[in-house]
Amino acid sequence: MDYEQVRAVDSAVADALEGEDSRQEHTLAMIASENHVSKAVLEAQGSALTNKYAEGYPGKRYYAGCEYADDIEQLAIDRAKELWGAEHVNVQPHSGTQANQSVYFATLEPGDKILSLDLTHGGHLSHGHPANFVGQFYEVEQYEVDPETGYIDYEGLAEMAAEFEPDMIVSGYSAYPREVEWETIQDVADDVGAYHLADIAHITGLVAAGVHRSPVGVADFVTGSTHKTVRAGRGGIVMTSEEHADDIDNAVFPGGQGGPLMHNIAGKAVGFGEALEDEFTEYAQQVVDNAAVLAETFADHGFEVVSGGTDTHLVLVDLRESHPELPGGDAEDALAEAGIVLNANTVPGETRSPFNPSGIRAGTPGLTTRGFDEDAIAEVGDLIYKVVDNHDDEDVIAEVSERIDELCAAHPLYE
Ligand code: DSN
Repeated sequence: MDYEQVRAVDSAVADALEGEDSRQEHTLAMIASENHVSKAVLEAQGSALTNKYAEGYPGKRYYAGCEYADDIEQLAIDRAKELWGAEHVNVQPHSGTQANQSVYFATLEPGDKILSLDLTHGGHLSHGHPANFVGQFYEVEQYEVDPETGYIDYEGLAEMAAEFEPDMIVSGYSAYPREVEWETIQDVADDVGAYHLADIAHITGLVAAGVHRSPVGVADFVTGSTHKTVRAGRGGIVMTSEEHADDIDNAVFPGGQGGPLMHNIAGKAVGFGEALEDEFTEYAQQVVDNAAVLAETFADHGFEVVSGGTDTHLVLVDLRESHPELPGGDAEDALAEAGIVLNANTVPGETRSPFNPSGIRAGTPGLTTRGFDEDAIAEVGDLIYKVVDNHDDEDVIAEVSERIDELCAAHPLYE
């Protein structure tokens, strides 16, 4: 992008902005929660709507001058309803975590009980970690994945629910590579009289495209992020039935937020419009196909792939079997030096600190956006293994880095 105006007044910020553009162009973004939005989404997010206050909802604002804010928010809502088939959508949450916060606020009292997946097994901070407000305001118990298969232990979940009698069961995960059985969890929630929140932050795009089954119309509440696999403006979203519509709207504003970030909502509207095009379904299918190839490539090299593969956009590797002396954080550093940007991640049965855990998590949404197909992804899988296996060999890292430069040049961003 051209930062002419910024440079004229602030060269330090212009340098950093240009540096970030260059970093994204010349490295492989494989953090599973990241993607590259279109120039149209970037432009909408950079619009003058950043100046506008629009507390309230379309047609019911607390400020004058909201006519275009109304148009934008209504477009985002209507497109989201069409994309996910939801009865009611709130597009104002500033993030996925704040979308989750609104659901808790709408349904629970402090001290109520939440049953959610353990963070080290693929859950999320906002599902009940003690360091997060959720772990502090509510009583939380956590289910796990089956240690043998790596799949959600649905029977264990049902047993825990019967014992714990939660008010809310949370499904949907941030480091879980398998398709989620929403109906099974809904049945458990119904049996114990709990609400069910399905957090599809990572897989919003896969669900929208129909390449992962949808919890919309199954779970009481569905939350998501809008900038991950669905590749729209940055932020969160809540979907629910008409029955809970007012409670959710009141919990988002004024319950948990003030003025909506209208420029981000414009980015959401544009991105949702793009996701309604046929090409988006092809994109989402390619994301999943690429991840399957990445998992196979890793397994062929001898990496232990959690759950044995993937149905989604991400692959989780437990390094303890193949590289017992190499924590994930050290692997992350070596890969970043070579130009492959992914993250160290906790794994089921974690034995190390969350600051330098035992696994790495790799996702395909970003590379698929820049046109990587199965062959290119298989080569990236080979290169990842090569770096991890030679993490302290500067010559190997330099050699891989050169190849990453070539791959980036062959798959340019923002042409
Ligand atoms: N930070 C996101 C992730 O990487 O999974 C979740 O919020």
